[in-house]
Amino acid sequence: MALFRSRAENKVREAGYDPARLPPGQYLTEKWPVLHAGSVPHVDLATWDFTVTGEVESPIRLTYAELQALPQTVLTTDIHCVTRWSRFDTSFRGVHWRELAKLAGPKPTARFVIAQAEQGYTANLPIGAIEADDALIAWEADGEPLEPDHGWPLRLVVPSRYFWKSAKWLRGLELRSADEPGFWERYGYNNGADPWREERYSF
Ligand SMILES: Nc1nc2c(c(=O)[nH]1)N[C@H]1C(S)=C(S)[C@@H](COP(=O)(O)O)O[C@H]1N2
Ligand SMILES: [Mo]
Repeated sequence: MALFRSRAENKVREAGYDPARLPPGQYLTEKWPVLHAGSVPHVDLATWDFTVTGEVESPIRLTYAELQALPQTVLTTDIHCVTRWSRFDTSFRGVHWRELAKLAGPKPTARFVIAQAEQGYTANLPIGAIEADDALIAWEADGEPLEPDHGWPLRLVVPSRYFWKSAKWLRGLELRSADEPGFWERYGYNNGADPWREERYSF
């Protein structure tokens, strides 16, 4: 039986990957494109902090050193941008949400999370998206500190959603009982952002 395969899928196969890893409407890129609104922020680690606030028993504020002293996780994952590029097998090092949850103690009312980044950028997610094993709060990619363009000193990595949810230059996670659209969601991006369901835009 002859099976139709899209050009994008054939390229994935030629690159040696299983085409089932490519979500609908995406193409594989070997490069790592840089995409963001605004400019790359200047970050001074001497004054930088990371906070977990909102619906938690004990709000926390960590320095970069304190964050990096927590148990670390390395994971390899695929990332999918709503502008249709996908990049396979980026490895990230960082701390998993569960380590921060141990310190902050999410309340039962914590159902959503707002990722807060430099310059007011935000992204909203259901809390399950950062509880998932494939999510990470990362400072290293492919064995090197994140490039400033890619979010150094810290970024969120949520591979289960289009990459705009993975806030670069992350400064905090705020737990909420109710959802609230983030930066791109307010501009018409789909709140769910599941690449496997092609939840790209809300219009
Ligand atoms: N702080 C911040 N994070 C952001 C953005 C942004 O504008 N500001 N853009 C998002 C978008 S739209 C994408 S596609 C990814 C791109 O990440 P990359 O540049 O590392 O590929 O970052 C996301 N995180
Ligand atoms: Mo994006």
